[in-house]
Amino acid sequence: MGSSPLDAWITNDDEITALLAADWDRQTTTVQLIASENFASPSVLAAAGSILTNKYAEGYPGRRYYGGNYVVDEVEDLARRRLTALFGADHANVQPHCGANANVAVYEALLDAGDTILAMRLDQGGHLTHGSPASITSKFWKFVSYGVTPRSDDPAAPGEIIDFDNVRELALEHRPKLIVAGATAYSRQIDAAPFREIADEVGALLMFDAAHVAGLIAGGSHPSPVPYADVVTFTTHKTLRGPRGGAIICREEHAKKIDSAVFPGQQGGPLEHVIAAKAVAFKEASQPSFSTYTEQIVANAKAFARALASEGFRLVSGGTDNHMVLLDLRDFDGELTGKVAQEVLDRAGITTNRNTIPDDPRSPFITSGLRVGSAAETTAGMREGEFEQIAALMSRALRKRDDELALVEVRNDVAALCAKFNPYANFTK
Ligand code: DSN
Repeated sequence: MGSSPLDAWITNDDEITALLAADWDRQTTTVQLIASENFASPSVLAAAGSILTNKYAEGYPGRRYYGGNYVVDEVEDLARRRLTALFGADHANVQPHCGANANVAVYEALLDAGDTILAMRLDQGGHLTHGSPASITSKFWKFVSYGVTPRSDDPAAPGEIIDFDNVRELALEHRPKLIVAGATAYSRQIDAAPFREIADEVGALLMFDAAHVAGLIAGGSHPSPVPYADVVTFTTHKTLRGPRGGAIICREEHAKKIDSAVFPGQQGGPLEHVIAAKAVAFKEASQPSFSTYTEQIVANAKAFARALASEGFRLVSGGTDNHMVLLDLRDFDGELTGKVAQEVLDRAGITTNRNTIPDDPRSPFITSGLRVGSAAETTAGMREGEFEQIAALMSRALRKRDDELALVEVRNDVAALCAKFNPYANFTK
């Protein structure tokens, strides 16, 4: 297996060391298909685990509320410079602790309480912070939700794609101050240009939530929303393959308000160790090899989608353009819920997450859908052939879900596959 990261992470706390070992085992002997996860590089892990965690740095480079910041000022400036260069943006804020914080900071910066936001509804593919009643966002701002076109049985036009007529009608009717493009469970490319046109027609600002596709944009596999959007938010740990966290890029005219909304508006001391790790990830994403990686993510997801369809799963929107495939489980087995599928696949060593599908008759806790993604195992080196094998393993496990021995056999086959693709096989710190 090569040297293990565990050598570098042995702590003087036996319980935590044992739990790190347990998750090392889980991450390297089971297949990681959660579309929002990835394997960060050893350099990203090293920076995130560094001594910069010791430093308080409320404020921004050159304007801190604590002394002794000359090093972290350089770290944060480097991260901001690398990020603006990566996306061709005017301004970057690298402090958001997660994507949700980044989104709320944008609303706080650009809007007054009670203003109207037009965004994608959760069950149609949107994120909780796009106005779900379960999110604090719905208490401070008035959300109007757009969705996707109806499902169709025509394979040439399967539907379930963003309904721009609906977006425009709602924008004209409700005159939102902000339109949010971007999704969390949507497998098609999202083009920012038509959103910009609609925003201009009604005098709205445009935010693009690129949480899932930031890496694909950085690698050039998806078009950049930066020329069209006032603000772009994203997480750094999904397809971008950095540490867990968020970031915001924006036009210069919004920079001051965005910075004030992140700190002191929402957060306290920035995580400078994580910001250092973000800087490492932005450098990695600017390399030509990262474009090769993102092209492979998409090629793998497409092969995975085709193989899953041939196993009898219905693909929401008929396929994928990105790293993600959203499965409607009802055609595969009318009794099978997303919750049960996720639990069965966990027992078989295949890590996924249940997800609502458009107009899902089941609750978000149960769901009729399952979301899978290719970003993590592409990092580990898997290619189209391995994703085809995983589709067959998923189908086997779900068809034999009441047969514990069959699930053990699938788990063994999964472990044999993973043994050939250990992402940290040559880990050195
Ligand atoms: N939890 C993220 C995802 O899995 O897509 C979104 O917040």
